[in-house]
Amino acid sequence: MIYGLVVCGIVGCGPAKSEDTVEILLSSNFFQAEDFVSSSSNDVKKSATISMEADSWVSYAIDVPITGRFQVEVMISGDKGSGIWIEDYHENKDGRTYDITGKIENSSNSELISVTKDGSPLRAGKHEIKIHATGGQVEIDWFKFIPMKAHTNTPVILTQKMEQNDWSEWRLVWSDEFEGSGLPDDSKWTYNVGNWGWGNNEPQYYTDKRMENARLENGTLVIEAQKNDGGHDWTSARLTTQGKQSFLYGKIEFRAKVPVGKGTWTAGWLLGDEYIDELSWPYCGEIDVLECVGYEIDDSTGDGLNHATCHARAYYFKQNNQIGSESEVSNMNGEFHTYAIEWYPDVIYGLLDGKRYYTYDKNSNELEWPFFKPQNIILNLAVGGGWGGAQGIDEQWDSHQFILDYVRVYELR
Ligand SMILES: [Ca+2]
Repeated sequence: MIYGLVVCGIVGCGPAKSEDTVEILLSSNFFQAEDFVSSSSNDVKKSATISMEADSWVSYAIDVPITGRFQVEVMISGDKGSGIWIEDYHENKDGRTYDITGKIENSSNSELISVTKDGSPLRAGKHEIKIHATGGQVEIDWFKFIPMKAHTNTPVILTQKMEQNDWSEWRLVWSDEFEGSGLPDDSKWTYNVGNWGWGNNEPQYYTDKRMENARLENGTLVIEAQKNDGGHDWTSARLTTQGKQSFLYGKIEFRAKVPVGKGTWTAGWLLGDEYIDELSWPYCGEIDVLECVGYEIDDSTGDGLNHATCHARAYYFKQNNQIGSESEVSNMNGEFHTYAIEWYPDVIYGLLDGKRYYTYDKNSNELEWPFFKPQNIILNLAVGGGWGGAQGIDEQWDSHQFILDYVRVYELR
């Protein structure tokens, strides 16, 4: 199984490489716990299984063979409630913390067991990573990074004309109207899979091509989060055009109904094609078009708030200086509304039901304006996480639906 994944991930599912190649790749992804480079305390001994106190760490020099998404597998035991999380690039120039696993919980307090997290983004090359112990005493025997999917560049870039004349008009250049049944159109969408926390400690597992979480129904795309499903607290889906087509400029419009319920975090947004790993964000740029959290939506009326935000290296939420605006939306759960941006070469406007309420016009350099490069469209429904879960998750809900009538991209000419 592992061999299959490695061969497929690395040589792009072409002819299998020699067994020697496979073994080198495998060994470069496998780490004995005692091979750490440094530790927060001299108490961590280099024995076959290392033992770490809560809030201590050990670091490793790793050489990642391919850029892509990985499953992290750890052989772990320790106190009840303990676990680890893994930090990438702990000596980064921005002084940020790149958590690429979320908490990997130890569910056994005696025997070593294998625990996995899926979807961690890693760039090929040499990294220094840290394993942090949390919640109690932890023992680790070994860990692995198993390739799930190699990163592929997006082959098609649609660049929209944005000519503002008296006679110019919006013309549709791309859309998904979500007609038909079954899974979403795989010529337009791929899936971001896993439960590594997505940079926000989100607990849900995003599944791959699973009708329970993403399906076409009644001319809409239904993204459904399900509680206690598939061995996870929550499952859901995150669709992206990355790897299919990306977009530069244009009017980009989502017509949607969003779920109520404390804990939900619904999004229709764009992420720079240059996103590869956590280090590449927010340099790659992000444009949030439809973004709402359940605790800001009235469960009974469906009235709530939508947030439009641009994130760039100069202005982003981990510095708490991002530039955004919010708009009140009536019955955003029961009725369709259109959430859109107009993205010009020097300014981005946010619109609700055709009316502008947001302007981002910081464009003096690339740190303010990475928005001269293509972005891909993402649709997802999270449950919990840094913002969505800030006031907890309402336990009365077993499922939530994010319903999209269409996604449309227009140009002005
Ligand atoms: Ca439709």
